[in-house]
Amino acid sequence: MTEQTLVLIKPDGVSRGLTGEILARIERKGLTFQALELKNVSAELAAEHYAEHAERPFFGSLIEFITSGPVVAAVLEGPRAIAAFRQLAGGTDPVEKAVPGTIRGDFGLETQFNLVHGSDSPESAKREIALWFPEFPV
Ligand code: RTP
Ligand code: MG
Repeated sequence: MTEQTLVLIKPDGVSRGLTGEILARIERKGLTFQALELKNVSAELAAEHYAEHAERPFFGSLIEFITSGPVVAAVLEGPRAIAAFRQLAGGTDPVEKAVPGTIRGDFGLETQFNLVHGSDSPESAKREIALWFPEFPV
């Protein structure tokens, strides 16, 4: 079944010059770009995006991190796109969970600075696509 997912290359991925590498992995997997944009992130957008984590102790530093520089936002499409991108990304902790061969496993050291975000369910994807690309057709 064809799905869409919202992907972010977080500020660490962009500032470290890994945008091309990450986009290339997405293309080689076979997922297609339906939208792709470099965006500056307001604190409001970041807080809305990560609203599920509002009560977590790391929320403040997460918002500070996500607003620290531009991100690349994309809508990807393909069969099982949500799971497919999370497979490419690897687990949240780049050392303890993500394995080599994944984006986080190959390029990350710390949980916060884990390079990419991908929607975790069809409901999240719908919400996040509307948030990041309000003009995107539903
Ligand atoms: P994401 O939402 O960014 O795709 O990552 P995820 O599903 O793998 O992980 P999630 O639990 O949703 O956490 C969101 C992001 O918050 C940062 N984080 N920091 N310091 C910490 O313990 C901690 N835990 C999570 C990470 O940037 C994580 O991706
Ligand atoms: Mg998440």
